[in-house]
Amino acid sequence: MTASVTLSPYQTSVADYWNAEANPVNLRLGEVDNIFHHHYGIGPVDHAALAGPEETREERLIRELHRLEGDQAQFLLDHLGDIGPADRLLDSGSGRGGSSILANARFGCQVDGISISQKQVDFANGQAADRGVDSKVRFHLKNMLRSGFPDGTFKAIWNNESTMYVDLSVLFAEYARMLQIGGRYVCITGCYNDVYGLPSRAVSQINAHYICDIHPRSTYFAQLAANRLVPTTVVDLTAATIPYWELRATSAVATGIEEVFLEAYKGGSFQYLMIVADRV
Ligand code: GPP
Ligand code: MG
Repeated sequence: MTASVTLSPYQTSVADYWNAEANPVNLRLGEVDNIFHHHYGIGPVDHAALAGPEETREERLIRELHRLEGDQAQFLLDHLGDIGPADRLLDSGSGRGGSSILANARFGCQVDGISISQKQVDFANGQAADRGVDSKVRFHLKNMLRSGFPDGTFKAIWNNESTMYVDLSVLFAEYARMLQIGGRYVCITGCYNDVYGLPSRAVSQINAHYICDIHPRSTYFAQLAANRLVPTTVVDLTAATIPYWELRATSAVATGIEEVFLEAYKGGSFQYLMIVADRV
């Protein structure tokens, strides 16, 4: 199935990863309210929400991690611009569909999500059907570098932590084609810090963990500029995501990558950024 949508053996290996992925840190958090995310959290930890008997601490911790991931998704959606029910949105690298479902709930518009993982697409379509929003929220087995949507289809496109799997020169050319003039692109991503130099050991470990290729910060702006995407807002979310990772490191659902993220962020080699750009 993946052979028809992936464009290289590398992409097939990424699709295989996501077709096999079933981390409790994603599934147990998603089960809190049936919104399943594949991104990290931002904002301060609510320590009052964590207080209570030791036997039920893990349950409260999972709810709190999920709340922080939900806040990250809403922060991204805050920056899509003026979206009305007649607009169309593209969730590029849509995972199990959480951000798309939140976007439809907020704007009432059609949302298309795309993934190269058939398992994620099927799961996300099941979520949309269960919520009765499948006439407006649809997930497709498509490649973000060549998705086949007509020119000018979308008012806004976003990537929530999925740009590290693709060549940005190809990606942003495809977005410039699919976005309406005056439309918006929003990206939340981990990037390596050009000021540090080249990728640190911790950044390389994150790449190996997820089979991705974290880009330098500079490449985002160079490739946006080369593709008629003009930044309007850049927010460094590094400090805002550290509490999420510190909390996650204490959880039974930790995957082992937590200390690596903390080392990368605190050592200055890695940054968590939101970039917003207008299509001109
Ligand atoms: C999180 O997904 C995001 C990625 C795997 C892309 C890499 C992101 C970077 C910022 C480098 P996830 O929610 O499936 O990861 P985990 O299982 O660790 O929670
Ligand atoms: Mg996760």
